[in-house]
Amino acid sequence: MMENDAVLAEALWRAICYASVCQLHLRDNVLLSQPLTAEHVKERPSGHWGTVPGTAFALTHLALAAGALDGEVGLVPLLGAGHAGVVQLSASWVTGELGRLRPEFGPDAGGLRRLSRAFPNVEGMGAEVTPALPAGAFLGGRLGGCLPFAQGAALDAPGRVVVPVIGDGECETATTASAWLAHGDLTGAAVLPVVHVNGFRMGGPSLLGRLDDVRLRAYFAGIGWRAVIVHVTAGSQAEHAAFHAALWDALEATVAGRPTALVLRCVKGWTGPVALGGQTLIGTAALHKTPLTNPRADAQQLSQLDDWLASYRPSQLFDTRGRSRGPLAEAVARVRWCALPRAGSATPDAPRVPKAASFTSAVTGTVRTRRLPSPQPRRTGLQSSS
Ligand SMILES: Cc1ncc(C[n+]2csc(CCOP(=O)(O)OP(=O)(O)O)c2C)c(N)n1
Ligand SMILES: [Mg+2]
Repeated sequence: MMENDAVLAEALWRAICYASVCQLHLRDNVLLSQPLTAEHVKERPSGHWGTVPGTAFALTHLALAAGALDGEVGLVPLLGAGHAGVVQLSASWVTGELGRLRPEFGPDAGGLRRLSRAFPNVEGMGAEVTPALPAGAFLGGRLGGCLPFAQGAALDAPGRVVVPVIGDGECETATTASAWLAHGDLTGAAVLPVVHVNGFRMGGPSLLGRLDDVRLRAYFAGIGWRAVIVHVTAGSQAEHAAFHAALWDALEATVAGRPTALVLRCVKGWTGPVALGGQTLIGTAALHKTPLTNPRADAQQLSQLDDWLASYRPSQLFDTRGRSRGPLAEAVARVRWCALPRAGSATPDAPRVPKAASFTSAVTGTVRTRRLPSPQPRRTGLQSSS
């Protein structure tokens, strides 16, 4: 492991987290070039924060590894949690992928400002994981399908390693539980799951999160997988170096046919506000979504938001126009996004597949206009707001 890899990963991860906090809260001043005021903040900040730092950590390393493997093995990340959409948008904004698809959201200050203003209603994309962007080939939303989808995709795409990013909450679904076991019979399916154990399923404690490392390894060994566990508490360069080394080790084992799961153990929402008004936030349900819902009117929340944004040191990441600079620019140049083959692309006679962005809006629009009024659903633990 060269130290340089950790420096690049740390910069890219910080940039993705920063752009996510912008999207959740800001309407202006997205480079934090002036002192933050109420006018810069959205009227009603909303969206999922808790999954951001861990998902961004995994995506960062996968995109850099795919770049390093370019030409040898395709590495296809798949996001399991639909509510990681803000991470997908941020990663695609930083790396320029989003701007190539939607020029108004290019990788500069104007692009981030427009994206932040649009979120959570980014036209054609919404706030959930979208198939229009990298890592969205499996459309999340309904937890449980990501691992079996990855297995099918890997069987269908030899020469690629498919990497589903699966939360500890998603691991509690029956579909995921049986897909772990089914893997022993799927000869040749190169799947390398990243299990994002942040201790929470939505706002409640997760079952995997209750296991110590010894029991976690034993659990995975019992269902046929070697678990490689990496603890991340701060996102330091040393932690990036450790994850980088574990990822390459796990990749090697995966292509050699030895099922290996990479477990990222972290605290949900880490780097977010630790406490608010004397109440502890970190390690509680409060960080599933953003806890700063009213920074326009609440001076304490505004100052916490300012500190939160500044903690990612945006002036080291971006120049005055919002273009990536230094290690971030180098990381962006090294990133590669790999995709699965698109249905219909193999033969000229195959049915035409519409562009994903317009397809998504067409389906969403149709569902909205045709939906019948229904009685208010009963809210239960698992199916409450996602
Ligand atoms: C089948 C299904 N059941 C319930 C939900 C509601 N839901 C949305 S997110 C979530 C928890 C996700 O936990 P995890 O996978 O650990 O993601 P995290 O936010 O902790 O990163 C649940 C239960 C859902 N989307 N799909
Ligand atoms: Mg979780």
